[in-house]
Amino acid sequence: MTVPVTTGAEASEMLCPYCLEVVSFDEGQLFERDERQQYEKLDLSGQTSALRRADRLRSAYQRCRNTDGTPPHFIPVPYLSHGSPLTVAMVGDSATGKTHLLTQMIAEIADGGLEQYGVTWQSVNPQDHQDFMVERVDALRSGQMLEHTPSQTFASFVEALLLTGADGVTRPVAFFDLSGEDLRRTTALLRFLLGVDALIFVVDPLRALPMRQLDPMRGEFGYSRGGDPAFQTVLDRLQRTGPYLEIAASVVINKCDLLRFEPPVDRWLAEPPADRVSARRFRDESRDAYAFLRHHGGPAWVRPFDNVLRCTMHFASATGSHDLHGSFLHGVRPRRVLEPLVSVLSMCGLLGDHGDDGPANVGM
Ligand SMILES: Nc1nc2c(ncn2[C@@H]2O[C@H](COP(=O)(O)OP(=O)(O)OP(=O)(O)O)[C@@H](O)[C@H]2O)c(=O)[nH]1
Ligand SMILES: [Mg+2]
Ligand SMILES: [Zn+2]
Repeated sequence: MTVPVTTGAEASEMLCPYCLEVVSFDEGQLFERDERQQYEKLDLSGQTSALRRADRLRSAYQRCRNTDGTPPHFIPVPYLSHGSPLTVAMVGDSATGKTHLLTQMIAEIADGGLEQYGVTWQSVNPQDHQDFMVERVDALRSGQMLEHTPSQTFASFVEALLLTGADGVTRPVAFFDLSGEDLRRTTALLRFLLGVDALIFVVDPLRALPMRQLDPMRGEFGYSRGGDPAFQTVLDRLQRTGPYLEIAASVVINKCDLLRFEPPVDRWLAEPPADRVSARRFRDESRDAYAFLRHHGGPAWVRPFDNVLRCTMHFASATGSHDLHGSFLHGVRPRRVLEPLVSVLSMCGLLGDHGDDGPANVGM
């Protein structure tokens, strides 16, 4: 998130995505990571070749100067040097499927899934991106279920990409994926939410919907009409200036493979991918998803949509099937995973304007 500053009409300063203090590029605070993942000071003062300097900076980190009540934290330099950043956070209780969904979103972007909207990508940090691809994307694609996200003492993003729109403007986009138990806390850990630009709420049908065919799979959490407790803590934590929250948001009814014979889920799952962003199509899907969730789950489950000014709703499946003892025997088949992200990127202005039915009107 950026904050406007008073000096110069176009100038803006950046907020540290972790502690929300103002940061700017500072050559005196550069670090690099060694093979043991330890941060070591990086001194580029003797570097005379501009190309080699740029190459070192590509994978360097900057230590944030703010140590007030926060542990030392490091921001990838390309995050600080590529325009106005955007932060996206996944929201939902434990085991709603946040990590699988985010992993499939990144996988589809890496496969060029945003190119049809004129968006190309690069990593923010090459090593971190490669680790994400190997440990999560490749593991999931080989049929392995991903682990529950461990609890953290300090919220940091799990992956960040540089996205360049059709207009040639590049913005870093960072993704936060905390565990459900962390998202239910009301401690300083969630302070990062105050700087977040977009939220993706993940609804788990196993909690939200009473259908009998879901009973054998519900596990330890069970069905509740009370809504997702993590949605509520997050909605409560954000700052409100009026009746609605002014943040970009999408709500995903996830694990739709479990609902694939239910209308209108069947129809939306079978929809071919769109070749352009259509605000009208997002509105149609939101209307169907809202009616479906409100009718079967009850009013508490649609709270994010009711509270956020600009919000869309979606049907998706991150894996295409339910895991059996921690693996997906027939591999994974993601369905409609990118749409909820395309929606919030549209709302944040990353996909341009393109008139009445274009990205600028998504969620309006
Ligand atoms: N049927 C089905 N199961 C899914 C899908 N996505 C995830 N799951 C299952 O849901 C469970 C939890 O997935 P995670 O992605 O780890 O959930 P999470 O929300 O990140 O959980 P925490 O990290 O504990 O907060 C796992 O058993 C997954 O196999 C899906 O699209 N369909
Ligand atoms: Mg997780
Ligand atoms: Zn900081």
